[in-house]
Amino acid sequence: MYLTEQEIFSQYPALSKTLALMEEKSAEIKDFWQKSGCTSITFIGCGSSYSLAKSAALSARLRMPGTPGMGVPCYAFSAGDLLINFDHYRPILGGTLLVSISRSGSTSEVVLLVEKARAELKVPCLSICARADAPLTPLAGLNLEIPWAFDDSVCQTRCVTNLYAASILLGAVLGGDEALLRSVREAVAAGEAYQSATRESLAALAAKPWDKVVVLADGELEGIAEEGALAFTEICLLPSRYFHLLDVRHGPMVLVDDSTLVIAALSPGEEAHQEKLLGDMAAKGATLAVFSDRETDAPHAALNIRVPRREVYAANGIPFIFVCQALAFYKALERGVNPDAPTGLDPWIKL
Ligand code: F1P
Repeated sequence: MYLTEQEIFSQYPALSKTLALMEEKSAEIKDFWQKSGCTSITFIGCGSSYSLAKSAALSARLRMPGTPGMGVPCYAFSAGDLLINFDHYRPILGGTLLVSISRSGSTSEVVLLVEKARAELKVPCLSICARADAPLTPLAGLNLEIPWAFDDSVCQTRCVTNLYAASILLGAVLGGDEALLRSVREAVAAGEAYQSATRESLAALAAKPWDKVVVLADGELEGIAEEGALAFTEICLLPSRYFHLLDVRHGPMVLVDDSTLVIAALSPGEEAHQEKLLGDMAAKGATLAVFSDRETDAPHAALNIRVPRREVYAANGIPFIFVCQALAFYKALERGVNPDAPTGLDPWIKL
């Protein structure tokens, strides 16, 4: 069995532990935020972890209390951008809480940036990391460690799902959003059965003759869906891009054709615009995998993945990422690519 496969299919037991950690640490997290005196939150990461930072920042921005109607400003930055352009961003970094997201806790940009921000701006850091005793550990005032999620494979799968859960829950903890906690709990409890029920149809879809991928999602799923697109590039070495649902019409649509797999996570509520988009992409010959919490199947889809409607949609980023990870894994096997050893990629980057 490939390591990547083992990690993809062991993400739910790890997620149970991550959820328990976030619940257990919630008082400590709130206390850390209150005592920090910070007025904004800046989520940072590189690669997959930067994508996750986007979901985390949106989750926190939507849930954090603050000046009525304003909320707490929450940003997502690639650590490399902040490191290189530190002086340019200085005006928004003073008084911020840096939240680093990282599997290794060793990525150079993240470590160098946290060191610099602490030294020059005296800002505190909260680290969400899959490794204990990492170079980042002593730099953070609060460490949320999830070593059970650490992936030994080059490409992160189990780890990103766990970092996503922990980082969107940070906003729920700080904003007191019990509904998101409940929804994540339900998604995690349903996970093993969901994986068993969908894996064969995902393997069958991987056997179809598509050779490029477009991943579409909105809301807090934006970061995890961007990571889903990256999974195809890294695991099965195929070109893949992420867009917001309707944004794909604004240019990228010209490249959607009969060799494209489109994986669309439909948002609850609105139907007409999303369905019209699916129809238009099907008319261009795309193979559609539609992930939704609707009660009926999307008519144009080669595969419908239906999940229960949760109180908070963000929780469905957890089952959604599995679709991308499993498809990328099975496609790698179809193509004769070793999913555990992508050429030219390291598990994390040392500058
Ligand atoms: C960051 C990262 C990974 C990416 C690649 C290189 O690692 O960019 O997200 O998949 O393997 O390193 P980390 O900071 O999360 O350990």
